[in-house]
Amino acid sequence: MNAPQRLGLYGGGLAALFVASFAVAGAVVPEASVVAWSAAAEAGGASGSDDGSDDMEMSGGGHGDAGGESGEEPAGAHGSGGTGPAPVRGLSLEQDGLLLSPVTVPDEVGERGTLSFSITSADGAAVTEFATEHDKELHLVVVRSDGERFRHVHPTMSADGVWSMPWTWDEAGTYRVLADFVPEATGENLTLGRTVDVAGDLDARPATAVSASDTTGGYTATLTGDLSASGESTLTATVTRDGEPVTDLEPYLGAFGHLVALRAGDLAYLHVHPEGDEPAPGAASGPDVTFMTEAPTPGRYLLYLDFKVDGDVHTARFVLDTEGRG
Ligand SMILES: [Cu+2]
Repeated sequence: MNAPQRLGLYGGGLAALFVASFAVAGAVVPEASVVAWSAAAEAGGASGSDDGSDDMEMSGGGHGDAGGESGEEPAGAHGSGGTGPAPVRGLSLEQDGLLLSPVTVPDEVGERGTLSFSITSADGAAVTEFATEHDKELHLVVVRSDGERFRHVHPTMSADGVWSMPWTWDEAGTYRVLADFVPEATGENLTLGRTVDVAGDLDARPATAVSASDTTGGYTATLTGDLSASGESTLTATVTRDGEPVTDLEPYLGAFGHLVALRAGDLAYLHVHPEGDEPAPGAASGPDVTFMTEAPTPGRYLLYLDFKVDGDVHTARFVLDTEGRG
């Protein structure tokens, strides 16, 4: 099974299947509902599944609170007696009046081209002022719907607000493009997402097995700790090489590693922050890097750790279920 098949952009049974599989995520959480829930959260209102307890331990205080009663964290919101799930991000192409424009990419696998987009305001004008967070003004995550392909990159912005970088697709499929940034005007962290389809031979890998360890570029990274949907979780990544602890991890994006966590099924983007202060340039650490996060719902999550050794960035991939889930 899983013989490679030709995937036309919008043609072919497999393409329909692929689109359908992605549409499931949309069906479970229609974009309109997401917007509505976001609006309810902003208003501090309760809508059952989202009670507006949306402070996720954001650094600097200006991060994540979608307006309204910002900064007022309900007591116990992070404890086991938490009042509800953390908010999810990245499911909408619009939030707080800002829009992720259509993303221009090469249409087919192997075609060399450019990935580009803008963040625009309601009147269509491109936003050009962004605050730096984790060393960059904008973080871009591009992930295939099955989680098997992942890139975390940093395009550059032109004076007129067009973000771009050279781009070539290695594999066909349906991808989410997630832009994570803080507009200077509001200081509020946003993650906006778009879906793009890439034509080519598709070898879909629908089964995603739980895995807390991954070897890449000769380095093995292992995640320990339980991911919880009922409070904040501590996850520790340990990096080894040939069985020996790696103690010369280099600072990367304001920490000794960068962890992206996505919910399997809809690729909702979780807020993750590293424990500890930002390392000084030239500092070294390891083999452990600790992160804090909170799963918005019980279930399966895809996690990607970027770490830097000897000047090279490596990405390890993990799949975790929330604790207590068999
Ligand atoms: Cu980044």
